[in-house]
Amino acid sequence: MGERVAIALGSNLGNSRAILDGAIEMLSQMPDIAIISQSRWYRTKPVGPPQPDYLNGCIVAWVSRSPEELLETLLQVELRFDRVRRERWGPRTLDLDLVFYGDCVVDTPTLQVPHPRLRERAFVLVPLADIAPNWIDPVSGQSVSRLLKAVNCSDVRPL
Ligand code: A4P
Ligand code: MG
Repeated sequence: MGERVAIALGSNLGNSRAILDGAIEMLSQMPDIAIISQSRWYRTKPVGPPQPDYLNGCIVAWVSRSPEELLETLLQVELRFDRVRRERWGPRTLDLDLVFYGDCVVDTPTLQVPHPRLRERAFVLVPLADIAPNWIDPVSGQSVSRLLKAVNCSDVRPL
């Protein structure tokens, strides 16, 4: 048994392209994670405090881990790539966000799925629409492509 999940990746410190490729490679080698598809990479303007532009992308994977176990795995992969937490929304070598876990809704102090800011973020919706345009957000009931129509995508450009 397993679940289809969507993970958003971002980086704006260090060699972002190598870090993102390395994170995907690391995830793909885990026995209970199978990557199904990968979006293009996008150069995106930062949301939040002034900082360098980001590289953003998304993957869809088949996972046989609970949402909490998967979050723990994502945080461990972030640490392997020297992620240091400083300010909220600040620059980072690697950010891995769990966007969707099937059609599950999780709302605990440490984990919210779907990702609470997914609907307002073109840097998540644009890459996700590459690989999962018909995925229905269980909170809004709208598809990714429909959500995408409601955001401004001018700051998100394919690499
Ligand atoms: N957490 C709860 N739910 C989740 C989830 N679904 N996925 C918890 C991942 N983590 C989740 O995250 C803080 C804590 O959220 C985690 O320890 C986990 O327990 P964090 O990565 O330390 O902090 P953050 O990323 O700075 O905060 P936050 O609120 O997650 O920020 P966002 O919303 O992820 O935004 N601009 C561009 N262009 N591209 C970007 O990728 N990213 C951000 C971060 C800001 N601006 C950006 C980008
Ligand atoms: Mg994060």
